[in-house]
Order: sequence, then structure tokens, then C-alpha cells
Amino acid sequence: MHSAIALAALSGLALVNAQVPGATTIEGSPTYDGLPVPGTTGKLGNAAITQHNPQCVTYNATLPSTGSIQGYVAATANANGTGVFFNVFLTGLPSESLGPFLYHIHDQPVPADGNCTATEAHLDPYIRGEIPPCDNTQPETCQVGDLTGKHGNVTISPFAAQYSDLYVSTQAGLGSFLGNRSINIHSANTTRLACANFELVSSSCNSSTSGSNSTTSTTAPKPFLGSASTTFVSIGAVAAGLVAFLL
Ligand SMILES: [Cu+2]
Repeated sequence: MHSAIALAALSGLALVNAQVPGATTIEGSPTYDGLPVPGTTGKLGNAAITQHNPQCVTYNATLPSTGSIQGYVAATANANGTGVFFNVFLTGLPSESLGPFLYHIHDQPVPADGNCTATEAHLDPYIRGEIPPCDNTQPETCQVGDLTGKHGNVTISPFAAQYSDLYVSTQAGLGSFLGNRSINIHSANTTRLACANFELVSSSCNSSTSGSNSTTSTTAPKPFLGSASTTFVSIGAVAAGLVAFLL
């Protein structure tokens, strides 16, 4: 299980250790040691709220059972078709000293050899880029795939979060579609620790396109209106947040 991690770490070692402005992270963008700059948005503008997302499908990315980090990121359209509801569970995360941990939707799927680096950068159809960091008070200005930027880092293990993201889509064909992409789990220095592809796990509606939403999957989680994780508040978390901003 460690070989893939070691490979990923080695492949990015020279890069992720060079946490200085102008260096290149394993994520493929220069590091940035500043705070979010409100109003920074994509070259193509703010992300659009996704609507008419298919009601009866769930995409789930389950981390490989061979890895030390286990868990899943599941996505189901909200009941009104606007945005996507995420159900996240992660466990087996390494030492807290490597955190806070991050996870993102990456643009490309994981190849058969499991190489997380091949998933390329974050899902970013509006060409936002990673810097300055996401301002979570303006999620429409963030990279669509930057789930921890918008909804909070992983600061505890096991970790569970449920939230709605208005900018991701379960509608195939859109730039914000996550179904043919992957999730990556990172340490605070962006090293890729684990990755998995989103796969269609349920499609309980019939093929009718009449617009009926009455057959929403009974397993679809309910929208969660709170923040992703508010139970872990400490000096360490504050310090970790500062570290995250330094990336
Ligand atoms: Cu990532």
C-alpha cells in the first residue's frame, strides 16, 4: 500500500518541499504564501450554479482498500436539482502533523495503475487556478473542484462531512460534471496520499425525461445546511489553517 504513496511522494518531492513563492507544487501551480484575495475569480468568470442535475444518480468515489486511508466521497444531486449534495467519510489519515488534509475533485480519472499524479489538476472549468487561495465566503469564485477550499479542510480522523455544493454537477457533458473524474486526498503540503474515481453507483429513475422527480433515490442524503466540520477548534487548527494559506 505504501508503494503508490512513496511513488507519488517521490515524484513530487522536489516540488512540494520547495514551499517558496514561485515554486511549483505537485498540484501544478505556483505556491502562494498569501491570504485569499476577495473577488479573485476565474478567467471565464464566476462558477455558475448548476441546475437540473439528474435526480436519481449517485456518483461515489471509494478509496482503494489497499491503501491506509479509507473512505469515500459520494455526490447526489440536491432534491431540487440545484447543486450537488456531498457525503464525505475518511478514516486512517496519517499523523495530524501532516494535516490539515485536503481533498479535491481532480480533472482526470485515476489510471489503471493507480497513479494519483495522472489525475492532473483540480476540476477548474472557469480557469480559476489555485492562487490566490479560495475565499470560502465567495464559493462561486473558487475552483469548482476545490471542495476543501469551499467547505473546509480535514482536521480529524475519522472525518465526516455533509454539505451542498452549488457549482458541481452530476449532469454529464458539463464542465462541472464530476462523474468522469476523481477525488484526491492530500497532506497539507499537497502531496497526493490517495485517489479514487467517481463511479455511478445508483440510477434509480427510469429513462423518462419528463421531468418527474418523484423517484429520488431513498438513499439520497438530506441537504445539510451547516458548515462541513465545526467540532475541531483549537490553536492547532488555527495554525493548520495558516499553514494551508501558506501553500
Ligand atoms: Cu487536489
